[in-house]
Amino acid sequence: MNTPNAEWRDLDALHHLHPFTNHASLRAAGARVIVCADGPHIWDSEGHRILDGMAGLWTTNVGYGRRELADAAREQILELPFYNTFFKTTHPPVVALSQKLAEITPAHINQVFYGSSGSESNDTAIRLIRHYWALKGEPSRRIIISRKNAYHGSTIAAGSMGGMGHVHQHSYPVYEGFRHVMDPCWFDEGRDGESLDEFGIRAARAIEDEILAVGPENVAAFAGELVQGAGGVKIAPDTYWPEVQRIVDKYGILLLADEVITGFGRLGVWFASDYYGIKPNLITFAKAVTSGYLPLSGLLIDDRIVEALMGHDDDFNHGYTFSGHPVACAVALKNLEIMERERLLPRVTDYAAPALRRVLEKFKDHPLVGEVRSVGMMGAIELVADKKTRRRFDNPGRVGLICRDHFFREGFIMRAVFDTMVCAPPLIWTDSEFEEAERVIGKALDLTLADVAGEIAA
Ligand code: PXG
Repeated sequence: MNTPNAEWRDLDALHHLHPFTNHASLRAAGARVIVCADGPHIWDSEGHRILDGMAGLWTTNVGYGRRELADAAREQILELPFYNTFFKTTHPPVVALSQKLAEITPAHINQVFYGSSGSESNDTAIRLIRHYWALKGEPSRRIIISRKNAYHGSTIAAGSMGGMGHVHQHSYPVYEGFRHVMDPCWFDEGRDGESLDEFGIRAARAIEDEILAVGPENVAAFAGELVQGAGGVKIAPDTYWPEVQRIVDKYGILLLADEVITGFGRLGVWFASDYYGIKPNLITFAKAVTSGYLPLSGLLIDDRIVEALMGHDDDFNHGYTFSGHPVACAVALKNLEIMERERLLPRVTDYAAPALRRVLEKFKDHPLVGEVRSVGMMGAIELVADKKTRRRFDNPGRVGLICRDHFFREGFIMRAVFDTMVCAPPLIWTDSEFEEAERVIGKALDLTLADVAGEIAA
């Protein structure tokens, strides 16, 4: 590990293909080497301390450097580092975690099927949804409706369920049976004179229109992130989710809530389904279940689906070697214990979410900013060429990258989703981190404005 920085960079360029990356430009610039982390900060190999406004990647909810999580992993490795759960075997960590998850999920959800990534667990959901309808004697119900700009993962099936054109283009034709309707983002889709509430209803009705267009007898499920994360922190109006629930109930279709980002406290509750008052049949989780200290994911499954499975003397032929990995489960249990002991969820509601909202709102009148929005510990700043008309810049993503680079140089990480700057800090931020973020955001926005001043509407 004593290899000098430049050498890490060269070796990385020689041997490591990064996810979601323009490989030519990464090679030209060289990767930033992150070497250690503590609390809310990470350090690069040149000694820069950086405030991590993205919690790793929507993940390290309890922050970095938690010795208890390292100890939980170490103890479990020495006790039982691995055993599978395929052939009628189980082990204490997976049982204990499953019981804990059943305790913190809504009453109608009591079972969990594990994987090691959000993508895997969404694939599990897709297979289980179709299997469910086959068991119910309605095999024509295969279509899953999701939304444009949705991100559900990178495997072929989860990538197809997602609604990002640039993801689809690499696996064309996408895996069959998915339809994508408008996402409930007022900033992009709202009409002049339309209230937020009206827009929320219209966006939900797009799902009903699609159900009717393809025939309700062919629709298996609707799938959505409670807040679209990778799509740009797109927050549905309050009217949206209750209307979605009404529609799925009306047609008897399953509701899959992808809580890979929103699960485990990001909105101040265990699951954002509780925040929005909906009753999904399936919930996917990953990321923050271990705060990212080890990979673990899962699909939470309600009693309606489990009863259908139990009612048939047949196998569900699906699973991963690392389904319910004992070390990951032990770390997850300790991570949830930390969240409870430190009361991180009520802390989000009472302190962190309002603090993040206050920081972002300071910039709503900035000439570059078309809108700021946040829910819980997720926020976004829209960069626009014309504040009044919400007109975006030409060549989407260009100005976002300029802004992101200014953030980086100032020692702060916010992600650019095209020209939407997004953040999802760990839940542990204190006044000191919020103040640091406010200072850097102000400076980075001003520097970006200076770079693109000629393109801004008068
Ligand atoms: N669902 C959601 C809602 C996600 O955000 C996945 C599923 C897939 O999880 P895995 O563990 O397979 O990556 C995700 C992942 C970004 C970014 O740029 C977001 C994710 C992954 C990579 C990048 O914001 N989310």
